[in-house]
Amino acid sequence: MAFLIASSSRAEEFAAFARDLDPALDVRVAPNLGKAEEIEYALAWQPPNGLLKTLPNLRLIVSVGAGVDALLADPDLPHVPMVRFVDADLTGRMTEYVALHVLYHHRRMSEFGELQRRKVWKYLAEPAAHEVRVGLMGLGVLGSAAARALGVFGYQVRGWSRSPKSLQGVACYAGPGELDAFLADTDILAVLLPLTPDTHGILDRRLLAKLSRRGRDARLPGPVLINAGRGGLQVDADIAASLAAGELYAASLDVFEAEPLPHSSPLWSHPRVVVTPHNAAESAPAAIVRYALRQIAALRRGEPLQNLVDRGRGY
Ligand code: NDP
Ligand code: OXD
Repeated sequence: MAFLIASSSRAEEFAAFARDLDPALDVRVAPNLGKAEEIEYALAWQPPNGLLKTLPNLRLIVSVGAGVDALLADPDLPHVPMVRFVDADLTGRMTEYVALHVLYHHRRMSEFGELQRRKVWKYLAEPAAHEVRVGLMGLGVLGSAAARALGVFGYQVRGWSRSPKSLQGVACYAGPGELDAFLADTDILAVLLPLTPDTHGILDRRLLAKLSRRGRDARLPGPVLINAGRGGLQVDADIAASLAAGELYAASLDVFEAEPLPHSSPLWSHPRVVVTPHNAAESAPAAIVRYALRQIAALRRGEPLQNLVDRGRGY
């Protein structure tokens, strides 16, 4: 039995950890498959389409990412169980990202940064956290952890998911029928959705225009968007247009329609946009490999797998 690392990034690091953790394991790194029929398990991140299909005895795919859209996009993906990465290391990092960027825009840090560059000493109105409504699109592993952390600061937390949820301290909305009400109840929108046919392009100008504008009572200058889900959820040009029209006050974007973000994008240079290179939650290779080996061990013992991907739902 062999374990294949088929990853477009950090493949050799994953292999080194796997060999360290289990010296008896036959670890191979794509494209050097050796005898393909010996490979039973694969750790995968954006493998070339069709590669996994060439492994006739494959029994398990472990996704390096929590998001599996790239794997599911392979038309030849073999019909073997697939588990996605769910781990405290990843969840902790994403929670930090969301909390950091909510606080950054709530406390108007991009404007204070600009004032500092100009050596201007000036107060700006800032609401208290309990006056700000943060809406999480996606209330799964990552969204619900972010919701708990934001609650500690005192934010009014809202959440939107596919199926109805009940989370302490979170006003929960579900399904397309409650999306508009959720948006109207949100000042800062933080997106942790998977990319599926249902969510593709959901963050467009029409949706952004539905975010709350509290008129004369508003103490935040306008709605804020934070997207750390997937670039395919958003329409980059619409975000730029909403910012230019003043419909959106600010944004933090970790993911983009095309990555790396093209130099020509106006998002790079907008004074109230933070661009990060899809690293909101770049997990430690050791955590990913330990997780993969735990899942393989469970499969070999005939125990249930955790965090199985539901291909019908697309996440
Ligand atoms: P989960 O599967 O645990 O949660 C997904 C959430 O999205 C669930 O609440 C689900 O609803 C909701 N959802 C899915 N489809 C819809 C829909 N059509 N309408 C409304 N809600 C929907 O995923 P995770 O929390 O683990 O991860 C979320 C995403 O974060 C990943 O798919 C990945 O794309 C992204 N990610 C990005 C990283 C980065 O570094 N930028 C790192 C890690 C992940 P329900 O609860 O009803 O199923
Ligand atoms: C993931 C990612 O899905 O890093 O885990 O994007």
